[in-house]
Amino acid sequence: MATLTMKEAKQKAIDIVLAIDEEGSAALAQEALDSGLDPVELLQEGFTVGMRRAGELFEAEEMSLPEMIIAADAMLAAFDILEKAIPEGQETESLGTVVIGTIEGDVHDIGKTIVGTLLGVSGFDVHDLGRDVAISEFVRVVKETGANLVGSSALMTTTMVGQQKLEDALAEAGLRDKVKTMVGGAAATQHWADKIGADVYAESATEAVQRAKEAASA
Ligand code: B12
Repeated sequence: MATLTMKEAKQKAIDIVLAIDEEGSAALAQEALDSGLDPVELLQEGFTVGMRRAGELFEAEEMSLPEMIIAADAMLAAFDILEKAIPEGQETESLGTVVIGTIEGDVHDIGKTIVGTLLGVSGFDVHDLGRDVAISEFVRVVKETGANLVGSSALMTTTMVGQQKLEDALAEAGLRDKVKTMVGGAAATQHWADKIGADVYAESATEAVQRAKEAASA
């Protein structure tokens, strides 16, 4: 059987997400692994690109909400398979403790989950609080775990303000100088991070890992 190239796999991933083909998505993920392709590169440069295009189609009213839900399920079906093949880092000691979650009022959790997974295999102890997480819950878990990093994801203009509230709540709890804050998700930008005083912004999961390592050792 001919093996799949990364270029073909990326294009197929985009097409499959846009064709909202859940079964095809899982089959492609398996075929990519069988062909020895890098699961993280395929997630970021294939499936994620497809999801962003789906968002553009939704905004242009060319994709319905139910279709966007199935597109997300298609990506998750691939993630379930690819995740197990992400190689563990070489670190024998923990690089630090990270608390991560999606801001209150926001149910988008695919990107946050990928970031949390990649931080975990890279050597961090990760506490993933899930999605639609109250600011007080982030603060409580940061305190309880003594985390040195806290990451929040926001995909909507209506929920990104929660990332600012988190900065304020950590300061009020006397924790802001003990923990580095990381923001991400489609709504966040470097400009936004600077504006609210977050320590780290990252656009992708691999960048998030690199910047988290820098922040943890600074
Ligand atoms: C899939 C999706 C959904 C799915 C979510 C399923 C799920 N379990 O997550 C469903 C169908 C449920 C959904 C619902 C809605 N959605 Co929606 N959705 C999307 C879509 C198409 C893709 C998001 C995604 O999964 N991308 C793939 C992942 C891998 O990428 P990512 O999230 O960007 O994550 C990467 C980076 O951002 C970064 N990162 C992410 N988090 C973090 C955190 C940290 C700390 C760091 C450092 C980095 C980082 O690393 C990740 C991996 O590389 C986006 C379009 C877009 N441009 O994002 C719209 C989008 C976010 N949705 C949108 C909207 C409007 C909605 C709804 C309100 C629709 C409705 N009418 O009900 C609801 C919201 C409900 C709610 N209260 O939250 C809008 C938001 C508009 C805005 N500006 O506010 C968007 C932008 C679409 C659009 N263009 O109109 N949605």
